[in-house]
Amino acid sequence: MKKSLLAPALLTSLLISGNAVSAVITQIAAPGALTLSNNFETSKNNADVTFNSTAVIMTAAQATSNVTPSGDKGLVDSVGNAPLVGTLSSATTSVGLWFGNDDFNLDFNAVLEIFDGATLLGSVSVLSNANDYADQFIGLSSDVAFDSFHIYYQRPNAAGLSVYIDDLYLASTSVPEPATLTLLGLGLAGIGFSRKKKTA
Ligand SMILES: [Ca+2]
Ligand SMILES: [Ca+2]
Ligand SMILES: [Ca+2]
Repeated sequence: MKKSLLAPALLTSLLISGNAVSAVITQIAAPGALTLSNNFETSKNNADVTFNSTAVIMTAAQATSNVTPSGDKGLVDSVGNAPLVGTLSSATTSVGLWFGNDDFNLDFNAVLEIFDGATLLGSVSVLSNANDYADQFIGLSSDVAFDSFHIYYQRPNAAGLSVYIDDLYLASTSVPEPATLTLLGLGLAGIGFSRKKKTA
């Protein structure tokens, strides 16, 4: 009896591991070549990323002893709603951000995970420097494109600290350039066509 009960469980675990997508993840230690997407000074969401409904903009004075990489605000999600989830309008290969609100001298990791749909592709972590300031960067690039990312603080180590992020960066993309060139080419072709019509 015991053997017949074990077999389906083993088969299920084999099937789950067989479905896992293995992405090559490279940790990024600074914004570097990434492009700034949102500094959270005016809006929580933008054309690139929509965050979960419970995330709110908060002043750095309230959260991070007024130290944040841009302006005087960042994005916060309270501990009960962790992780903070960003959903991308189009899949990308890199993401990075600054995190803080790491006060009370607690010893914990910030963790950044990327997903393709419901599939976890990989993650990186950074040990908090426990100074409250949003002064540490966490980022990664992946060889497999992802359409959402999660950031959370390791529990129970981080106790009741809310996740605070500022200055979201995404992969620099050259996609608009060929599109612009194509439109420009069509426009020039159109001008040539209309000129030909007039002279005929
Ligand atoms: Ca800011
Ligand atoms: Ca704080
Ligand atoms: Ca810090």
